[in-house]
Amino acid sequence: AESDRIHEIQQKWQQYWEEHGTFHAGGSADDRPRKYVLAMFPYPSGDMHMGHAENYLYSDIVARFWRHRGYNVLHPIGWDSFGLPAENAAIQRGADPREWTYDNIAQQRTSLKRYGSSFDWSRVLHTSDPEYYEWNQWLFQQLYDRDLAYRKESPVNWCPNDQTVLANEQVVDGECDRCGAAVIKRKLTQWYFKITDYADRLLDDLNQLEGAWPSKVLQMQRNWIGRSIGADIDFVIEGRTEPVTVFSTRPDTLYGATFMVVAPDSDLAAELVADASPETKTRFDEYLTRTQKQTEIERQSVDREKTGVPLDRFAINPVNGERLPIWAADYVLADYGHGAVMAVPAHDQRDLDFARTFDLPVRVVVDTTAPVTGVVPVIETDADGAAIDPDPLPDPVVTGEALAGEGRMINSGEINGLSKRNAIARVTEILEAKGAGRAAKQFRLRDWLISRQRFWGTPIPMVHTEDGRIEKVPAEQLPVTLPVAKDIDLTPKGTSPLGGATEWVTTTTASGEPARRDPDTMDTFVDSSWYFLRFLSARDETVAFDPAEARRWAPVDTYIGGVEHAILHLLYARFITKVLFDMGLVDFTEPFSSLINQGMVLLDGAKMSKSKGNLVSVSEQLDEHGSDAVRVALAFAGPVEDDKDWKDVHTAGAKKFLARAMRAAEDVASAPGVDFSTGDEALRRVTHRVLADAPGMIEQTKFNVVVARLMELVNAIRKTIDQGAGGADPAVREAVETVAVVLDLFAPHTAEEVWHRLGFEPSVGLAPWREADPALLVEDTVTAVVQVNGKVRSQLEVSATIDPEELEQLARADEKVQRFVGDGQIVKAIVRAPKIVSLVVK
Ligand code: ANZ
Repeated sequence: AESDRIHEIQQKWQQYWEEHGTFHAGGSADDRPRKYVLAMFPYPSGDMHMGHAENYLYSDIVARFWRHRGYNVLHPIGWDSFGLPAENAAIQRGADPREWTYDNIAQQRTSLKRYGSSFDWSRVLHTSDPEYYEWNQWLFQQLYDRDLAYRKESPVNWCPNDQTVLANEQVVDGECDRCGAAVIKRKLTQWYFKITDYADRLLDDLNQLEGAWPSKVLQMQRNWIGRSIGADIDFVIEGRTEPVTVFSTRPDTLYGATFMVVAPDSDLAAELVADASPETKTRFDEYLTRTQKQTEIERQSVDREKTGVPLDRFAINPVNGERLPIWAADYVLADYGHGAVMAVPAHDQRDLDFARTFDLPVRVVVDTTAPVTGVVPVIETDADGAAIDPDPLPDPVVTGEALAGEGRMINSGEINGLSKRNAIARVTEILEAKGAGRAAKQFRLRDWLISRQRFWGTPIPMVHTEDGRIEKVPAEQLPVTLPVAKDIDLTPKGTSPLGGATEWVTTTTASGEPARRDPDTMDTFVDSSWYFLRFLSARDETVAFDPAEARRWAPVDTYIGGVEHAILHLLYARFITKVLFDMGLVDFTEPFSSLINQGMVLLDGAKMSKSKGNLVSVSEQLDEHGSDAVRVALAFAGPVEDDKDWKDVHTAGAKKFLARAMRAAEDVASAPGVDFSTGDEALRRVTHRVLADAPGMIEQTKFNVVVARLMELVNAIRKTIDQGAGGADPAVREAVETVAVVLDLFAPHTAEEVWHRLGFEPSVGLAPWREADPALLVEDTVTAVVQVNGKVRSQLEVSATIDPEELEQLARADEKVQRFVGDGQIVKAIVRAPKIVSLVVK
């Protein structure tokens, strides 16, 4: 019966909100200040799960809070509904990915509505709708027009199981982040977005987000972009017209270069070995095959046995003309820098390990024992007048440790004696003067590979002519929609299934020339890179988003989601925002002004997952306890950013608390508008403390603390009702009204019910937050005891910060105390403010 009542209340209010559009954002004429609160949109992989429950609770708390504070709030929801799981499920069951996707969306939508989040449902979007992905295609062509979308053949990460290309970010420890298969390299011609053009801005603009994004996320973004400053150095190669360029962060150590290493899987290595002896070639080919089986992580590991093969070619050091043998070794990566390094074994650990393995020369060029601060050391001499080195320079060949530290240059011709910084500058100058090098920087960040050989994604809006030209699909022909899946063989074959849809693929260019559609689809991270802007113009068929709406609403004020998106999604959204800024379509350069990463809900310390079979079903929880209890229990379980264990999510306790709040409302016996000032002051103080403290706590996302304070307030109400003037005390009404408004953040259905009991029109969700009365915020009082000759004779309610003199005065003036003092004389007063006054009477 209780559970029926809970569901009845839930349904009643959900229907009310829907019918009245209670949580629709106000339009352009609404001149309240605005807040844009966004939770990362869900992927429709099945029913709503605990991660969603947490995510959409937190965004709802923030959205509801700002509405109470008088803001026009935008809190939209949609689905990130393209992607591999739908396609894989479809292949397994012989179903249509579209059906699978939209069935799941329907199920999640029902659960989300039942959860009571205050979404503006009028703006709902699904990225797999042509109305959405049309604008992905528009965006693609915008990037193409700006030379930010291009095709190139390159080795790509290939998942042999999913039969698709993966972005670097989707390869975790050498494995496909979706299916866990070992990822291999394969050469393919693919579409890329030139995110590297924005590398500096993506890095530098992170400073704007300091303090507003979790520092861990900022650091992950910085590492991912990975800017290194140094020089490009050109080495003439014997028997080759073009020099080979290497990137080094330590051009100061150029005199210490004793060999060169190229990546075995680079075009350069293949070319250098082309005319070599058959033995050298065979050795190289074997080595290359071995290398291709290694992951990038393995190849770069410092403590791995070094391997490599000599190529029988030589490079000339531009500063001293030395002849350096060229080797191929897997610790040099083909796609970083120029795929080649100058090896300085004395000062680089991997080069040293390699040199020791193959007995190559090691030359120390930095005296790391020499002071770099500019102080000239006093040189001690022995009896023969020879200098005694107090701190001899260790030999890396003997110790096996490269000298990585700072020091002064030695064995380095004209730069001897210089510090590292000066030497770097000087060598760069020398190289520039010779035309053999220049200052340079490198990024770890690669261009964004967006082609996918899969069906369930946005078709790339380009066509290929028979003679190999590429043209855009004319704007008026967009969207290029997906064909019906049932006519297509979706089984992964390494080429896009769309290529097999003959009718679909066959088309013409704008001028009528026969052409084939590009059969690839876009990485779904393209869809999510700008969706927060589409919410602003979700039903607009003429533009991706209206710049005027973007000026009104964006950037997103608070963005909430899991830390698993700390790199990819956020980086891509930041990149696309900057492109749109450069196009003049938005007036900001960062999409998310503040970011909150929620922790995970664990079960016995382990992540919940389908594969582990340890899922706690949100739907079952909602059936059993109702959404308010689940929401309060989740909010109360711990700080937002912490992982929470399910055993600390006390739905039963939350339910009791909600029942207590409801009972308090039922006991209110005064009318709306009653004068609160005559109410019980102790209760009023508790109420006004909550009104004063909760806003700051919400802004600092201390949601669990606010719930605790609400629980205290409900207890205080009960105490007043039971021990004071009962439910007629105006302070009780004031307190319950406050409970309704604050409880709305966590338990909106119960809050509406309380509000209704109090005699107000719905919705409490739009009720203004009452300002705390400063007079009621002065320190809490404490009870001081007064002893007369060692016996407690009276108690005083005093301010917790009362000073001793005042407390003594109050004690002396107290009626009861005076009675016990009688005709005697107070000869001594011992005061321990604010708790005790002890009077000695004679
Ligand atoms: C000479 C040298 C001397 C280097 C020294 C370092 C220390 P980060 O900081 O990661 O940018 N390098 C360049 N290209 C490479 C590639 N494709 N694969 C593997 N290593 C590569 O590192 C830059 C340094 O990594 C470069 O500076 C280069 O080695 C190496 F005492 O040049 B250095």
